[in-house]
Amino acid sequence: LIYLDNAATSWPKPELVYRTMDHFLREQGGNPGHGSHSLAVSALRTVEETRLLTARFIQAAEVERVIFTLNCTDSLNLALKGVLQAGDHIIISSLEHNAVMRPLHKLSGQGVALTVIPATAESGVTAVAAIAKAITPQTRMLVMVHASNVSGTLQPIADYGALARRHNLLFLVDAAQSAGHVPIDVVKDNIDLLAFSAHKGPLGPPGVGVLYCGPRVNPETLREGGTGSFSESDQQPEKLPSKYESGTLNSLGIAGLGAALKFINTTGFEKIRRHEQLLIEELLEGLKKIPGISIHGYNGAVQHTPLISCNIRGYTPGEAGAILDQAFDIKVRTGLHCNPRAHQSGGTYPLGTIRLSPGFFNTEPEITATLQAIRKIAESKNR
Ligand code: ALA
Repeated sequence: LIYLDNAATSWPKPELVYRTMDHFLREQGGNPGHGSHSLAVSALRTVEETRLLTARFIQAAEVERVIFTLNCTDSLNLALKGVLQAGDHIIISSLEHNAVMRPLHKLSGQGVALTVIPATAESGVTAVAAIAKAITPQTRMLVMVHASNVSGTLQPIADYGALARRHNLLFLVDAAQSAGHVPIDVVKDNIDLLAFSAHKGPLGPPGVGVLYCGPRVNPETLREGGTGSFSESDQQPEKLPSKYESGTLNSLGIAGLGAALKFINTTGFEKIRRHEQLLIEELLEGLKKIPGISIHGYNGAVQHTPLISCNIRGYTPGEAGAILDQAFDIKVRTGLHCNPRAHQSGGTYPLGTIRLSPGFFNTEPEITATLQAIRKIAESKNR
């Protein structure tokens, strides 16, 4: 089996993640923050250790500003619906995922105005100057994806952050595809809200999202309930992170995220990045040599996450993906990848693309085998 769908969810996980989660469920299974016996305290210690590791992972100065959520979509819903009000104007790029577009569609029905800035055709990057031109006195927030989940193109978030701060706008970054692949510094890059999930680049399990909520923003809660603190009051506590963490946390998943971040720290972020870049370069060079392959949104001059979208002449992406799976046991994602707009601007709508996304645990022989399989498929229709 060759797994090349790490942009959907990374797999396999580091051995330490499996071991830690098994140990946590057997030995530390109390409810973190909701009890004072030794198992609850032990679970809470693990959750808070992961919070600290996560804060360091994104260079956050205050640990309590790291909020654990259900997934990246949940984080984005809180960041958008908890902050925006009727009369606000926000600016986004044409690369945004449905996790941003759908909450915004709902908010636009409630009086939030939206401007979509198209990414520049040849670079795939959303130009800072185009964003600057769209700012009005009503503009409250700038929302930008850090890396496209269709092309992997990295966006210059430091430049966007500087622009947002100059105009006193809130800056929300969707880091679903970048966290774990490129370093993120929420303070240096003027990021007020940063959303990502544990299960992609950070190499953790599914079921845990992160929202970094900076000091310039104080979202309304979307959920209220028991936090294990201030229990005498009917009112939701204002204290972070409890304000946004009602109900029992996914402590098992959070334990897994902590183990994954320890793995990244001990392996070395740069080592992981170098290996991923090596694989993606081999894949890119190999694909370019196969007749009948079109590569989408890949511009060598711009930095990318380890992800390539392509098509094979004569096949729909779905057909090609099914052959790769059934005949070669190679796992890729095909279609629109929950992002119709990016395909509309990239010319691959409505069928989408075949998306190949290697991860740290893939090997060079796996890339060679994948290229051989794609060549065989392409040659059978493109002789
Ligand atoms: N949003 C994830 C992807 O791009 C699931 O595959």
